[in-house]
Amino acid sequence: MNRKNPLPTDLYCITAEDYSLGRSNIEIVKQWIAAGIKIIQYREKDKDMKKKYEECKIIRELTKEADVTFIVNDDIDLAMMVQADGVHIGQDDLPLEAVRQLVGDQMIIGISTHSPEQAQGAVKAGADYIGVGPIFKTSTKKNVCDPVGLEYLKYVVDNIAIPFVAIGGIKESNVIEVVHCGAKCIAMVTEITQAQDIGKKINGIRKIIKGIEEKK
Ligand code: 3NM
Repeated sequence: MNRKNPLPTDLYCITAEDYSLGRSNIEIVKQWIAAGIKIIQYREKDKDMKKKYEECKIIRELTKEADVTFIVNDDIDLAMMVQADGVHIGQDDLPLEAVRQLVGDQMIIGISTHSPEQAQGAVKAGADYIGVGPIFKTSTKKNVCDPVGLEYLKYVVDNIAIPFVAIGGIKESNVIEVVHCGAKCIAMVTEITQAQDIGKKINGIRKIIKGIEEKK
């Protein structure tokens, strides 16, 4: 874990138990780790805090053993309690500077952005990385804006100096467009959680990404 280089990997995996073919978050996380995933975010909007705490404690142990970065979505208290490596917030959460005061200077802070203004704001506020999306249409995040498309991604590639992860509606079938735009780290939620064979899905996506990078 490293605040200066928080996304040193191609795939960023995010939990979504409702879209995991009946498998638990813990089972999914174990499969990700076995497949070599290096950053995992716990994201559960509708579970109660006690349940989230229990799951995050287990995921923290699993990720620590495997040297995998562990980020908690939204819940700063939960992230601190389980000693996660970082927290990921949205535009309507506590201001980033306030989150920094709470978590101290060791923890990674990521923030979702959907426009050039938000990206610039995140840099000014001291974000360690930004989410850039939704690139394509997604049903996984409720109340998110319309797709920002590849235009906003290109803006970030050309103008924003901190690490970023592309997200939203990205699939094995369209990841090629996202990598061509210059994204190095890509988040896919349902494309991976809904795969029958998660290891095979991850390997397939990685082959595509590697193929493009090698041709560059
Ligand atoms: N954040 P899927 S889109 C968690 O644009 C999240 O900030 C987004 O899910 C953003 O890969 C999104 O299933 C959901 O489309 C992405």
